[in-house]
Amino acid sequence: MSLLDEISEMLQKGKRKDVAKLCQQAIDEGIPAKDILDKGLLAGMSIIGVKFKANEIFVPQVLVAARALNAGSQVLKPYLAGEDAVARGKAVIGTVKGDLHDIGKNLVCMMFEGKGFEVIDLGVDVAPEAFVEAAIENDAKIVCLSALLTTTMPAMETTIKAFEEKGIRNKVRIMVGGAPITQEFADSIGADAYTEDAASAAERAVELLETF
Ligand code: B1M
Repeated sequence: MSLLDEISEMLQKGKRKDVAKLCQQAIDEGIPAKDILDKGLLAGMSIIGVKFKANEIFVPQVLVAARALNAGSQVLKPYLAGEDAVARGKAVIGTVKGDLHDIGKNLVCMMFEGKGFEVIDLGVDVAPEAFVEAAIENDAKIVCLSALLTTTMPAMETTIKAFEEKGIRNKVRIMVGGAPITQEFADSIGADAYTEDAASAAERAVELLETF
């Protein structure tokens, strides 16, 4: 079995320490961090997703796999995010109201930090008003909304409306992402940008700074 398959396997078993150790081993062997993330950690989590949907495994197994993914991504963090010396100001990032998924959101935070943003991580289940308050308080130019459930996608629109109602919609650029989100949906709710993955989100955020 290849090292990346082993990482995927251990993640599915929820073996946090083994996953961290194997990720370090993969780095030491010169495997690119992005491959370890995509073909090891995320490949394992994708199998977990399929089994979860088919009711072959349940929330506790998904949670331990999620913890193992976080442990692995912490090892990869310095190699994934790179280091951009430019200070780019603050970005407010959170998972929208009603949604407790944070793995993708955490990757977004990691990539933004790597691009030189100071990240204000609001966590999960974040109310629209909390995004607005945090953006004002921190004078943030970028606001990132993550959602993993089809049922919480409307909370993205509500959050964008909250910025409009406060009269500060043009002072921020609002980005959306997460597995069920599409460019079409992003356009329909008036978001400024949608990207499929965390690394592209950070790159897009840098471009958006030029639009003020
Ligand atoms: Co949940 N869950 N879950 N879950 N869970 C999904 C999302 C689901 C697709 C599983 C399935 O049925 N196959 C399904 C949603 C179905 C739907 O809405 N259509 C689902 C469900 C139903 C639920 C519950 C309702 C289950 C229940 O209780 N009966 C419940 C909801 C709880 C809630 O939120 N209120 C629930 C709970 C959980 C756990 C708590 C057990 C756990 C979350 C743990 C945690 O996050 N700390 C969990 C997990 C882990 C998953 C799956 C298996 C994996 C999600 C994940 O972390 N993927 C997931 C199945 C799947 O996605 N295949 C599933 C890895 C992560 C890196 O990907 O977050 O997509 P992702 O991020 C990507 C991109 O989307 C993007 O960047 C990342 C890649 O670089 N991205 C952005 C994300 N945010 C971005 C923002 C951006 C840009 C890019 O810019 C702003």
